[in-house]
Amino acid sequence: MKKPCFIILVLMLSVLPSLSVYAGDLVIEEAWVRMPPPVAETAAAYMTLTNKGDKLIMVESIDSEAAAKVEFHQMSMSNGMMHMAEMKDVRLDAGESLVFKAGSNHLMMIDLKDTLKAGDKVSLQLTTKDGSKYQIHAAVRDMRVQKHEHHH
Ligand SMILES: [Cu+2]
Repeated sequence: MKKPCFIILVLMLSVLPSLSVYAGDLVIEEAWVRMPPPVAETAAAYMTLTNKGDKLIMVESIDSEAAAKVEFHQMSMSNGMMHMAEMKDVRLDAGESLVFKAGSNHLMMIDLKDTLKAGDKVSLQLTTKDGSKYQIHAAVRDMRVQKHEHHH
């Protein structure tokens, strides 16, 4: 019964949404990059990772052509100050989601290779410990513009 499998694969490929990627048990959604100031050498990126499978997923690495390296950062409060530190383990139990969002845990793109402008698409590649690779397309958003939309 080879034919039905082939048809299912074609159907799956044709319904892939442009901003999320399904290449295994890890689902990556709502990926975007905050447009950095022109002189900045880093940019924050955000996304939601969800483990739709029934086994633990460990993230091995994430990288991008747009930056020398990309790190997962965890925000924490100590002595009344917000600190960020690289997450040692990025792991998702079965069914678990990790949310990286503005003002909280985030991804840090370090040593940007080019100026990132609003509307640009940044490609990132995430690799899990089992060797699966996930391609992520994150749009660059100018958050200063969004503030002006909140006139009353
Ligand atoms: Cu950071």
